[in-house]
Amino acid sequence: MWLNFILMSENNHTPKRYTITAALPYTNGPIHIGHLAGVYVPADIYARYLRLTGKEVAFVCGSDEHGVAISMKAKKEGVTPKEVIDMYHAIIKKSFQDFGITFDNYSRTSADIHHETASEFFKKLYEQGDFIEETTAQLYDEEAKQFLADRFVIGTCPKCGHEEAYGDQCENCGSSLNATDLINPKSTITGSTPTTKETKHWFLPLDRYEGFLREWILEGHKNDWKPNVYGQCKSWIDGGLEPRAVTRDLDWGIPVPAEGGEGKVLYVWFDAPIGYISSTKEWAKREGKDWEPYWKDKDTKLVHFIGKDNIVFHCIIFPAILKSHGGYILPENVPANEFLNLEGNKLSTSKNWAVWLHEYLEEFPDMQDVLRYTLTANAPETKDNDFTWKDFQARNNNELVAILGNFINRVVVLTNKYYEGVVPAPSNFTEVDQETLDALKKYPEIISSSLERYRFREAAQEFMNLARLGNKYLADEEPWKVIKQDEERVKTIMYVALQIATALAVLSEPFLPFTSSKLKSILAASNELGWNDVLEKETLLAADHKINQSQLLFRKIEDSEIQKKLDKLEATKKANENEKKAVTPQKETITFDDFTKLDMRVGTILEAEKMPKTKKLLVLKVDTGIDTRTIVSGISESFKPEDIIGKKVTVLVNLAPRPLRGVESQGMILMTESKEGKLVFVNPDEEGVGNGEGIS
Ligand code: B3M
Ligand code: ZN
Repeated sequence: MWLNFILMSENNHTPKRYTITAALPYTNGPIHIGHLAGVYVPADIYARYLRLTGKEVAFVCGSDEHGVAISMKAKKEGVTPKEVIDMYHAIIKKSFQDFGITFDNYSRTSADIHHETASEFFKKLYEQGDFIEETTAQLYDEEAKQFLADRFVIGTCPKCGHEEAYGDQCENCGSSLNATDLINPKSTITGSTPTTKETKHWFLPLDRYEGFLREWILEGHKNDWKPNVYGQCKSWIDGGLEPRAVTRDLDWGIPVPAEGGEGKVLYVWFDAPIGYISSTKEWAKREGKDWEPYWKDKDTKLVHFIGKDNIVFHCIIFPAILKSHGGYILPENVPANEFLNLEGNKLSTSKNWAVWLHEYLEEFPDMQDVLRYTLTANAPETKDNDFTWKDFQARNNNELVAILGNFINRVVVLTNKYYEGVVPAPSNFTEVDQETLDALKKYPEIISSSLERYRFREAAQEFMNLARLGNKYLADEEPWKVIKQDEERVKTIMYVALQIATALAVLSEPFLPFTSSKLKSILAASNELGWNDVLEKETLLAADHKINQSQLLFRKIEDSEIQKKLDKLEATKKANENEKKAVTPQKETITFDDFTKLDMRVGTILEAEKMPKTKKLLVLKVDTGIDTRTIVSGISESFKPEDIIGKKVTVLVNLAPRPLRGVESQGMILMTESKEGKLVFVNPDEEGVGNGEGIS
């Protein structure tokens, strides 16, 4: 059947089963919209779609809990790596569940089954002699008494000149690096310039896999891998592959199971991709299935969903490991997405410049599909793209509410109004009716064709075009007018519209799973309806079937809600600017005598009022304990006059009086600035400190 033709995988056979993997998120922070747009939403759309077409799917993921990223987070927070991974594993796992990402299994690389699986992989390659065992000079931080690998060191990328490349990878060009390749390396632990120190590691000789990679990728996948993926692979292979260390001098990770491996762990990018296999094993064990066909049967189609910074690990290093181990299938496709930016700036965990999934779910309850749809409609499939809150509002209000929601609402309300919810029997179909029903039946194939080529943006728009078809049909046929003179005709119109509504309920599931489920319950449509039924079944909703009352599928998002989000980002930006605003260097040294000349006293603000025609100035009456005096202070953008009456403050009382806009200011109130750029009183909060008390 045509659909099988489309499902024929790239190497022209119809897979018996699918193993879909999604990049294992590091448990050093929550999930944000960049992760969702790049990896998890497309992967989930694809897995849901395959299941809807009756395919056998293992959709696996899990937390990536080793690596320097975790150790750095633990050091920064002053906790153990275990505490870090337990906290974020729970947050991440729950947020995926709440967002409707339907992993068949979500594991974690700290699990025993993964330590066993990764260790077995290493031992097999080790025993086969696939590694180069070598003692080499590696970067070392004398101050921290620690070898510097991966994110423990940054420097200039020798391939593209990016100045913040990590020891193992450059996020700018995606290249995999040896730390000693970095130009002008700096320790991220102490900031010092590293020395080098001899240490033994095991290297995967990637250069020996050049022939295999050329044939498998550059020949075998030149037509079906995305250009951004194929292009990166080609440039690395043509640029010359070098041995890569697959062990590290770290105390956090999977211990190296080899002689001389004491105090060393597996490189996180050696173990993490094997985490897909461990997760499949864990799932199969729980479900009473055999995991091996999902990773060893050539009739299984393996697809890795990742972001572009992970291409080298999934297309070069992990396949080389699988090839070495033997007996494993290789990925049929690796449809890596580019990066998503936020309001024109790069997403950044460290700068809190992100829309965090768990926060979104709290702030926009029951609106998972709005974010899913927006991130799909704007997915960075071929180039970096930008998420803006205005676009989020527009996608919701102009498409989900105005097209899909509006159509469904009209169909359901009119069916309940005219027929008490009972699907009317059609009489004669007009040419337009027939054309509309024929067009409807094309949509499973149209959307499949996009999905099978990992074009999720295109697929989502084709889905929305079906809703547009429904809207146009109703607007053209105007049942609310025709009902006055031809009731029979309206029965046919509503019957056709209900078929479209049911098709939308089925075809929406990969993109808008929460809406699909609501819509199926409104229509009382069978959950058994599958993708192919929209094409093959003459009737999706039979005459005499009773539907339920209408319920709102989407609500309008108001400008005020969006403004709140933009204000929050503005505050974050300001905080970052303040943080970035390097601490002003210390002024020239003064003597103690100089200091004793300053007379600082505790004071209390008795009166406060804005100085007319000025933006920043307040005129204050301050009780300094010595006297009550006027002080002009530039704080009105941070404080309302009425809010600071009675406030204790620190006053420099022996500053020469100076006229400000005609008012003589007799002293200065000491202030500082918060991260958000708000002025703050430097003041003795403690109760019982009386005015006039000296400050020294
Ligand atoms: N933990 C994600 C990242 O590089 C990384 C993916 C592992 S997939 C095996 O941000
Ligand atoms: Zn680079």
